[in-house]
Amino acid sequence: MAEYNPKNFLILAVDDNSINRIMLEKILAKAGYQIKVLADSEEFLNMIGSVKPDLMLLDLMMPKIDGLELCRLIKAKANYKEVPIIFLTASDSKDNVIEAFRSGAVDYVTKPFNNEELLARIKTHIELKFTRDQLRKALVDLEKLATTDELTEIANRRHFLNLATREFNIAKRQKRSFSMIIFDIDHFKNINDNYGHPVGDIAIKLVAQKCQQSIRGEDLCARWGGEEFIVVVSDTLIDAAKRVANRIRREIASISLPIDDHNFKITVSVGIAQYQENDKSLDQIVSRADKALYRAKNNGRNQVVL
Ligand code: GH3
Ligand code: MG
Ligand code: MG
Ligand code: MG
Repeated sequence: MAEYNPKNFLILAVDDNSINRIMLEKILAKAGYQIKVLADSEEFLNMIGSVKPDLMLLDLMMPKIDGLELCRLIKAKANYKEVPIIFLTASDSKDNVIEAFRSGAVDYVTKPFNNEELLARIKTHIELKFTRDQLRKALVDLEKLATTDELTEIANRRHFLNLATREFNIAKRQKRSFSMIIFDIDHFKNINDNYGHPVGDIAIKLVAQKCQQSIRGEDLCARWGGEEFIVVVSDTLIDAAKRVANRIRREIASISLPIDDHNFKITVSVGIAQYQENDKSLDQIVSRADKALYRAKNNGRNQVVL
């Protein structure tokens, strides 16, 4: 964590005793925090959603909704689950302490408290929360990095292989089928050679977008390599897959890339294959689709072949 600066954090305290509220407000403001104090649980519940505290201090004994009940209500809200809650209470009953932690609190401080100790505990819990948030974010970023192709932002080859292998296993176990579509941009070298690599990159991105737009949510389109793409069409036999493949091919053929004084057209050749009961591995289907793609190229390109 960079320099710890209390002014970046909002602490929300709920206490039915006005003297306690004034005291807390004074201590925390003096320490540099943003602080908001509320007199009862209902007041907080009414404003939930409009305020996002970094930490909460709860009194335990309060009329109507007591601190324990309020803590449980807060922890049940998706947006508030991660907010650290510290109990600040005159009760030192062990049952209350245990119940407070069970309700989701991270700490329990008894009144009268030592100011420095309370501030130290607050800082510890805010730092822990911050580190947790950072870690969670880093994990999400890492997963995206591991599964996404950088240029096109669709799935990469590794992610495709993981999901397609799962599809293969389901098909085998449940005696179902699925199909595979592989396509490759026609005469792509011409685009690179005539207009430069950056224009080639734009073409690859547009093709990926069109492919993604042409399939259902449960199907997966990935960048297989250079200017080659691959699609797994769930629970689908070859005839239906052929319609999907032609839809992708037509969508890509509709791309109009304005370069210099004319519009550049992109076409793809497509090979498709269907899972067969006696297939031993995913490779066998990929290999059949790849051979079909090769035939599509030899037949004159811009077509679907099975
Ligand atoms: P064909 O119709 O037979 O497929 O002809 P082609 O010119 O498309 O031939 P090929 O598939 O062999 O050429 C692929 C070219 O794509 C070669 C490579 O330099 C280029 N390429 C691969 N990855 C990228 C990329 O990320 N960006 C750009 N701009 N070009 C790439
Ligand atoms: Mg009270
Ligand atoms: Mg090509
Ligand atoms: Mg190629």
